[in-house]
Amino acid sequence: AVQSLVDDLRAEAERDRPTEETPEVGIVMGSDSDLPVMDGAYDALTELGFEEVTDDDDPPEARFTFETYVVSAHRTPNLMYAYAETARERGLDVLIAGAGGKSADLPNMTASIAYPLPVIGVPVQEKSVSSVIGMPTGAPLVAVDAGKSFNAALSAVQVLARAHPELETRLEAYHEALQDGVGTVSRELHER
Ligand code: RP5
Repeated sequence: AVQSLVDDLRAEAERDRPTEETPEVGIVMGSDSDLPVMDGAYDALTELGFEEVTDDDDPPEARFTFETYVVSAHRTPNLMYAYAETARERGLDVLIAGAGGKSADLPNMTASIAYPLPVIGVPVQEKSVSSVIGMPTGAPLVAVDAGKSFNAALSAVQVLARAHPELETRLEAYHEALQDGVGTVSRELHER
């Protein structure tokens, strides 16, 4: 199964897919046990109108899409390599890479291999923070705090928004919605 995924990624990188069709954002995580944490990125992207594309054949309706892969640096290194190496040719614009454990190497290696594609690293656990942020000079990886995959996705959309004003509008609308309820404490809050 891993080899066929590797072959598919490489074949896809060879194909000239129309840019409208390829997802803009790729989410990768080291294990499906990371899903509960990485779901925050899914929530943020869908909140901003992105649609997840899966391997079924239905074409997405949304203009902006993302894909999600479980790729392990240690258990499927060839797949990690293939995914990161082909990301740009496949048409992805930014990756969100999460991993946990003490040697959370997927974000770092994905950033190194996919360079110069921007990668945003998500330490899935507190103990993963130092291994995710500890990149050498010249091999950049922007990282968020442990578990903050929602913010990683917002940052990914901020990167895209520079070339897509409609995403900037969505980010501003989302930010305004966050402001609601800030300011004077409303009477009903007191009465809770
Ligand atoms: C990392 O090891 C994964 O990202 C995960 O956070 C951790 C444990 O993986 P499992 O043993 O739960 O598959 O590679």
